[in-house]
Amino acid sequence: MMKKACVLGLGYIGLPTACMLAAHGYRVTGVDVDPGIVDAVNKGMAGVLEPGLSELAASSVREGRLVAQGAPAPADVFIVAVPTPLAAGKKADLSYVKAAASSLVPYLRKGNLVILESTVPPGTTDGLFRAILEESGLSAGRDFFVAHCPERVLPGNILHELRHNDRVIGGVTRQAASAAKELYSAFVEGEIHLADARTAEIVKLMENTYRDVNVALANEFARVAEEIGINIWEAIDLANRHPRVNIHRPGPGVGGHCLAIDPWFIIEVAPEATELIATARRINDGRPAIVAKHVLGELRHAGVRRPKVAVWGLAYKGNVDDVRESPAWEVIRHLQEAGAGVSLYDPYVHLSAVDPRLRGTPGLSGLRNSVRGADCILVVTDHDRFKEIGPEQVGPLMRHRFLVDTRNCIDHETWREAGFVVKILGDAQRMPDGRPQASARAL
Ligand code: SAJ
Repeated sequence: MMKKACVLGLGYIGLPTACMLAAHGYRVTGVDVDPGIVDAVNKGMAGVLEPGLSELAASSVREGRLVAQGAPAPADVFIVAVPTPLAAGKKADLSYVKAAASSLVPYLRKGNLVILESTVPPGTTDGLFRAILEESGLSAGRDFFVAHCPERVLPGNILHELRHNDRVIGGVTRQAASAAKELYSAFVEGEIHLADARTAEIVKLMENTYRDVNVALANEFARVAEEIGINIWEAIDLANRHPRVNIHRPGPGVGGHCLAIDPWFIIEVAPEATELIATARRINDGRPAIVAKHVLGELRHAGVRRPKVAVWGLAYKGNVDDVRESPAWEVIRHLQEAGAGVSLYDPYVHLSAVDPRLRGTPGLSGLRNSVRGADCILVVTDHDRFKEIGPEQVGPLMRHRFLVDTRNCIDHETWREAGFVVKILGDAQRMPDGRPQASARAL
């Protein structure tokens, strides 16, 4: 008989996972508390922009292997993939995890496997999560299995990575880990490593913290570069020729639902032992203010009054539509607080005009409207589509021709040739007029 899986949370991780299971022999019930998402999935539509996902969701629904609804259904396996945002005081908000676990209780049967995929502070799976499930009267380890299997996929490449990445599975018991391994073996081609639940929880947090701390280092290097008059992008490129060095890329800050949040889950459980992690967070959170200061300083220096800045990119990174924790929100806030006019263009993001997140921001414009009367284009996100825009398309609509690139992702020469003053974050070799700085040090 076909095995049944019930996936709670049909977001960036839950929906692709549900589709993968549906494509590999499971009959899947997808559950979401948002009726709009349930409706969209049942119509075969994916609410998130992710290569290949819409097609996979559509075929799973059409062939009756995936159905979405508002409440769980009996199953052999339950997977919880709900958000764990940051609450006040930078502590994990586990309310969605608690609600999902509670909603499962009436459906739990002997022999079931329950997997928590959401990223959580160490101790959650074997603590709070297990305790809620045991309200069923069944005992974890004896009657049913509980495991933590954190997702590790990169937004923008989710389906590929779901299949090919290694997975770490932390069982509350050994048997739970083995049962979860069997489930994921249905579609995972990477290696599956078994551990205890607490280790799997911290492994996930360490991965993202590693990246966050390294981005902070790159951001600090970028500031040093500006102080001593060099181009950080060139310097990083050269340093990374060393076989054991991999310096990350500086930028306008760190966003998304992972890097900006997960380090706090480690700080939460060991506040006295996490000095470096906390400093890295502070450095990355400080980037949007630095970007705004650079832009406004540049325009003031050039005598521009009442500046108007066209912010390009609201998504937290290139080629995705995800705006969660994007540094762009803070960049916009700092610009507006300093009295600048701001317009906003992001061809990848489709937020309705009434989205509460847009309140207090200028709202999204089309390309031409974003630059009309603007003094400066500020590239916050490295979307590929920005690289296709030529200066001749936008220059004539602008009041002044400044471009500040926080990602070093634009063809600067072309823009300079078109009369733009191009400034790259972390590049002090270029004066505002594009000439190499006299003090650039020779060897
Ligand atoms: N960023 C930089 N410089 C860099 C790298 C990233 O400024 O050198 C910025 C990005 O622009 C973005 C943020 O950091 O704002 C995060 O982007 P990302 O591409 O590093 O990561 P995410 O958040 O999209 O996905 C990460 C991944 N984790 C790791 O690579 C260790 C992914 O594998 C995880 O599954 C995901 O977090 C998650 O869900 O935890």
